[in-house]
Amino acid sequence: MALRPILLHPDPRLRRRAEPVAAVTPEIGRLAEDMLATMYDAPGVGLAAPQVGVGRRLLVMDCVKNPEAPRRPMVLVNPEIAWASDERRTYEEGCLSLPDQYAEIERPARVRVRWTGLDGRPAEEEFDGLWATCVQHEIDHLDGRLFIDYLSALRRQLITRRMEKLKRDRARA
Ligand code: K1U
Ligand code: ZN
Repeated sequence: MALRPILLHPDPRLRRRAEPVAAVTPEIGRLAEDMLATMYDAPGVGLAAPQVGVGRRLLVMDCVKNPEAPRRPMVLVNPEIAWASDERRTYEEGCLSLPDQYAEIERPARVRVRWTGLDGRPAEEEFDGLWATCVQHEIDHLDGRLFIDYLSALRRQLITRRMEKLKRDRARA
């Protein structure tokens, strides 16, 4: 298991549509294991493969926020939203590729998602609450979309400039 560096916005690798995973190989299993370790270490509640520079349709998440409760690590290969509720929910989102930047984003409150599991078998589940917000945020990453794309151009530019400065400062340190 290895922690992988998380790409920071702006980076062209975060803007490409990820390619489907052709087969669940041991290499995909190792990538998922590394991504879960990287997510827990960050800490975060989700992570998509493009955030670690891998252009494949794979995401991990664990939205159990109570540290006393058992973890529920999930690995979704080639996830697809099969259904989204008309009801919407607003949540203050963050992103490990945009540290310390937050914005209220409105999305469907509930979604039914289909994916392939690490065992190669199809799976399907309906998500609500933070799980629903997180899985939509992560599928957006697979499509090269970031939460700032839901904001006004002005606010997006402001956040992007802050991130460019952060990257310059980190490169100098
Ligand atoms: O995709 C990512 O960059 C991960 C991101 C997922 C996410 C957060 C909030 C709403 C939707 C999607 C994060 O995990 S940001 C960090 C975070 O939310 C968190 C960190 C520590 C404890 C609990 C949450
Ligand atoms: Zn993110």
